[in-house]
Amino acid sequence: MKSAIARNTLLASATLFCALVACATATPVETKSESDLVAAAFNKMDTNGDGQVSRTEFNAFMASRLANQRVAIEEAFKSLDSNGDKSISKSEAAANPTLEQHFADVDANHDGKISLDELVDAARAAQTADARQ
Ligand SMILES: [Ca+2]
Ligand SMILES: [Ca+2]
Repeated sequence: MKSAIARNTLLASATLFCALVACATATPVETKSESDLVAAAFNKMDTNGDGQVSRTEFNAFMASRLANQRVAIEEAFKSLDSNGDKSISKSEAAANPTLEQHFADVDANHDGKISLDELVDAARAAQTADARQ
């Protein structure tokens, strides 16, 4: 087995992350499709350009990302929490199809709402789950 992380796993993680970050941006990215964003994220991780992301590349990418990620997720959280009650309800999550799709997984304590901590944990778990195997 190669130690490279499956591209599909990365795509799923990157899609969730991009969806959250795209959601946080003030102006929608109109010129780039979601697949462009995912490809850009993959290419950023693949620093030696061999078409695969090694664990070293992945870890380096994550180390730099995690520092900025909390801020990006907080922004995403605020923009989704339209009534400002510090939690994202199912109907608020509907504004982000990716989050809506993963709502049950992200809502770790199953109270029907997503807290900021739950969103941060879910985003981190999505990105590091495969690296820990
Ligand atoms: Ca709310
Ligand atoms: Ca919850």
